[in-house]
Amino acid sequence: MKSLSYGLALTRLVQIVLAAEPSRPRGVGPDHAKFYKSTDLFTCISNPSITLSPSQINDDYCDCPDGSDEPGTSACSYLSDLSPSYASDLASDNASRSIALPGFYCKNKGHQPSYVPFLSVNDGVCDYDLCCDGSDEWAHVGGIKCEDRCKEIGKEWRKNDELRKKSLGAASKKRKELVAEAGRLRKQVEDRIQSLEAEIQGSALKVKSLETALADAERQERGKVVRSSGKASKLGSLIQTAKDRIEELRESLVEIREQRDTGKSRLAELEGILSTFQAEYNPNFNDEGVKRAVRSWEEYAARDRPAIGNDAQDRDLDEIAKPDSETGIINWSDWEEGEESDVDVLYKIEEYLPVAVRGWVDQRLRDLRILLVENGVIAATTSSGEESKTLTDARDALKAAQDSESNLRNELTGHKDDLAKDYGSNDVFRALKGRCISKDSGEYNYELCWLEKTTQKSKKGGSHTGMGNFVRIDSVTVDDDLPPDGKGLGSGVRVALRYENGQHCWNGPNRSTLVVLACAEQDEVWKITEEEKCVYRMEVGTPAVCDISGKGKEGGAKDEL
Ligand code: MAN
Repeated sequence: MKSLSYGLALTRLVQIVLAAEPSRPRGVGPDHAKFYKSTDLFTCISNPSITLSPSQINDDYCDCPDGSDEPGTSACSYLSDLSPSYASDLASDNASRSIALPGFYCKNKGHQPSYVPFLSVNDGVCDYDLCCDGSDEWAHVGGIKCEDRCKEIGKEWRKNDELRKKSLGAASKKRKELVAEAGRLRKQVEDRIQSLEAEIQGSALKVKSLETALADAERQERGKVVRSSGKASKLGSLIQTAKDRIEELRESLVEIREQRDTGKSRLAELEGILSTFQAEYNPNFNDEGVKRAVRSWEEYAARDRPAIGNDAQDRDLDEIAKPDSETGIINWSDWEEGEESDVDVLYKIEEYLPVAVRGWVDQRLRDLRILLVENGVIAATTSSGEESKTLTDARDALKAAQDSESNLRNELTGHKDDLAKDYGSNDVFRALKGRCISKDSGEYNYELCWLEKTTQKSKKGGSHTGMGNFVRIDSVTVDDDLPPDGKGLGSGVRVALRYENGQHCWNGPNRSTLVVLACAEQDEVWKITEEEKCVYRMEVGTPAVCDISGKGKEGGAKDEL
């Protein structure tokens, strides 16, 4: 509790009277001067029922419940939330006790005027950051004398202010560029939507016509007189069997000829051995077995031996052994493919007709069959075999067109959803989406990808850990001191980006990140904290949140850059 001796109080009173400006009492700012104009009477600002004599203003005694009678002393400072209450005599009535004045007014000539909290008035400390002219210590308590430093402080401030303004101007320019880029990107999406709508219309028409074509092909298919079902038809089966049999014989022929040639050369080798033996054996050596063998060989050699094969035969065999595809003697594909193989030979009556009428008759026959099928007179041809190529093609073409239409529709929905999404004021984050910035902090490297995800990666190696996927733009209220380099949030409402549902934290929640933004010339991660286990907060500077008018931070306090 503050108390002044009577003598000191008197001295102060004299000082007050001498020092106060004639126009308004000490500590009163221009905004409140009107309340102190009267020379006969002073009315407490918030409590007009209480009137005082002007001499009670700044007499270092708190008379008004709102403190308005003490604009130049700390006598009513207890009324501030920050000050302890001591005026028990004021506590009992119902008068308004919220403080009427913003503080002690420092004129700060040569710099910016400002208000100092009443508690700091005559507290024996020079509060140069708010009161560079030192007028808050007018009573020189404890002999303190605060010289006027407004000239130098003001000069420094103006220099910094110039830089701040420059930086703010550059940041605002960057934001404008981002907004222009966002506009371009939005336009691209709008244009794509327009062209997609036209493409979808065209695609729908195509699907419709292909549906008709398929229905027609199906109808024609039902109208087939006889489905040959390819190889399953009698002729088809016969052709296939004949082809297989010929191939089998051809392969056997080749194999047997190879065996013959091997046998032939072995026989020649053997005959050679025996004739050498005959020529070289010793007839004087009385070996009955050898003599018998030589006799047998001579008899064998004297006999007529038909030649095994000859060149002409071999040439014939070479020709026969050639595959049909090489000789062209039988063109199997003529028998396997084409409309002819689709029709049972018994029904090929049309082939006896002149070409000009053949198609007409065929179509009439088909129409007749369709009519009979559709009226339940005969059963529809069921596909015991494969369907015709025309029908398969029609079905495939329809499927492809339907798939393409559905892809176009999905793309359209995606773009429409995108246009409805919140990309922040002026769509500005559309321009940043997908770009990433990073910062090393502690043992991790952190990365922020605008409107996509946040990650951390240990500097020791390993993979990225997801710290959340972007969910929405939000706003948060902050109250931080702004560091001298301006790389901080300051105080006020700030744009924030929420990233949730990141990688699960062992024994904890899924990782999430709150990214709080403040105006800056460059996109930059300033600070990362893990507020709770796996709950992260990033403080980030970006021109995207600078007020477009260039005056300060979007949605928040001004002049804080
Ligand atoms: C990793 C990182 C840390 C986190 C722990 C929790 O090491 O994601 O940020 O605190 O896991 O186990």
